Amino acid sequence: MLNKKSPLPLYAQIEENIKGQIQEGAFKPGDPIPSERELTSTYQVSRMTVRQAVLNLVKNGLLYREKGKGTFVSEEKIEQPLQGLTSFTEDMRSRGMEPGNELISFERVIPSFDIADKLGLEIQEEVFFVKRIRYADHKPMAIESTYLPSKLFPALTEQVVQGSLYDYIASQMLIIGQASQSIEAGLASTDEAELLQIEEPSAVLKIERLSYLTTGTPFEVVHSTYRADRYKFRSEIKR
Ligand code: 16G
Repeated sequence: MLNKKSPLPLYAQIEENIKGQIQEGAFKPGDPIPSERELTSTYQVSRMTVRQAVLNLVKNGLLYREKGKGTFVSEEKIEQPLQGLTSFTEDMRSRGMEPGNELISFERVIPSFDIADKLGLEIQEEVFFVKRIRYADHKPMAIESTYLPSKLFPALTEQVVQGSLYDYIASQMLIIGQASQSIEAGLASTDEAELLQIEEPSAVLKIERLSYLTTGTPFEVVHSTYRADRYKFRSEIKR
């Protein structure tokens, strides 16, 4: 199966071979891959070579390790287009996945100066602070902390934010217009790793969004932490 004369090192050939088997569906997400010993005998190489190949696939996110259990095939990443101001609920539904919400906090607070400034609020004006874990098919994908001016949503309730916030906004005859958003790499904190059910250390994507109604009024600041092993972003670019 391997070509010892190829300029491609043996561990890289094994990586390609395992990748191919995943693409062909021979190994499915969540399946364990064969043990080091089995792989050594399949490919007729040293344990070191097998170890290197598996380690690279883990680093690239195609496989993941669970302590004391073994090495498994990762779920395919969700590819999120960067165009289009959509909600989490819409995104998951359009993929045929079931969106879920777990409400961690729902309170009225006086925001920090930075948040108040972004939302164009006077000092002492209140916001709703909503912290939710967003699920896709019952698996945690992201943690979202949302700040919403109380004066824009005086009737907001816990029940509302257990469903889709954007659906609620539409039902209030408010029209969402545009947003500005940044994406940064980071490591999950201990709390975040626990909420997202990932090991420490794990890479995450930190997204900050400031969204406006069509009238130009800012209506939300959202700080989100997405699992980097489940998400990638795509944009179409033109020259
Ligand atoms: C998305 C948005 C968030 C918005 C939420 C509403 C990002 C990157 N995206 O997660 O700004 O508040 O959808 O979702 O922050 P919902 O309508 O399902 O509650």
